[in-house]
Amino acid sequence: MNAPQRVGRRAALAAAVTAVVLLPATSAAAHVSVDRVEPRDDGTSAVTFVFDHGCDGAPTDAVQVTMPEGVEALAAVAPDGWTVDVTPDQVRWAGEPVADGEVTELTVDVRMVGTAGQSFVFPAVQECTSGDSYDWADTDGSGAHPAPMLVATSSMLSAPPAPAAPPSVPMGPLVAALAVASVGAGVGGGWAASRHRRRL
Ligand SMILES: [Cu+2]
Repeated sequence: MNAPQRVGRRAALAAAVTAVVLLPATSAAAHVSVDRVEPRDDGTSAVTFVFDHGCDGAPTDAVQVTMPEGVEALAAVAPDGWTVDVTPDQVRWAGEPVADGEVTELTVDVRMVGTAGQSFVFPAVQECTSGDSYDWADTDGSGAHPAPMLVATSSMLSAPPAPAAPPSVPMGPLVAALAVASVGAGVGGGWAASRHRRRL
């Protein structure tokens, strides 16, 4: 038996990575889990999921991961022989069957908005050639099918969108300014109308 091989291809997403955050070994290489998070300079992060077994021995041919609230999928890399469909809320990888026991990486670029220390849970469905599938959706981590999750550090997080700027002019003067503007428009309109009449 060969040692498990990493077949993921992350070179395409590896540019501008500022730090790699390794997750606790308890979650790595078991079920479908988050293996690591690589924050980038632009506030996005590359999240790499990993799985190392199929469904009761059957090869894996698809994995679908749902983004939690606050996380938007931007792009993803497919392992060799697989393709990937990305929407902001969901990423689905599928392709040639991956043998049970073979370690496979699935990397997605995300924008995460939240607070440092916040847990983000990524429910995942693993599908196998046998027709079986595993729903990795337990959110408390102690169930039989724990969902992939990560705990955000500040370097992984994007700044939230700026709130709408409050009106800088107090209401009284603003109303006065609008009144002046409309009077001006009335004057201008009257002038244009009279000019038009004169031309007739
Ligand atoms: Cu497992």
